Amino acid sequence: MLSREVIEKLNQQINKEMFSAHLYLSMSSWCYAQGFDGAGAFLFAHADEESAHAKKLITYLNETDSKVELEAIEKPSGEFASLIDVFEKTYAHELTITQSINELVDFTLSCKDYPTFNFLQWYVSEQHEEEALFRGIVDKLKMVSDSGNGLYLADQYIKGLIK
Ligand code: OFO
Repeated sequence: MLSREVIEKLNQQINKEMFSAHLYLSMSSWCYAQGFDGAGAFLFAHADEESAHAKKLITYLNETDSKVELEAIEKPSGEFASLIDVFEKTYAHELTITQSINELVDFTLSCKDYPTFNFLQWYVSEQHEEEALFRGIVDKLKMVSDSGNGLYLADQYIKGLIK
């Protein structure tokens, strides 16, 4: 049986993961509109991963007979200055998600909720991967010039990252 506070925090995390999905769909559409079809496809696919992160939390709450309370999802930004701006923002966003997961982990440990602490370890590893993924893209984008040629190659590179 989970505590009221843990249930509340897990529900808040569901909303954050759903916001991530929303944000990446919005970024994906911006990329397609600018002709960056590779980045558009990558972010579109990544939005599915974010929904899966939310669903995993929902399943955990269902399995523990805890109440799932879905909230409205905040409207994501739809305007970006450039392709690198998009990915700098994805990376910054992932850092906030990591922070949120770390706070959850701390909290479950402090209240000796070991099953939830253990469950959250999956998210700890996942955030490590997400940060590396997005930081890697930002690093590559910094290497190419703003020319059509450089951006085309970068877009192709990002497309190649789709799992
Ligand atoms: Fe769910 O990892 Fe990104 O946000």
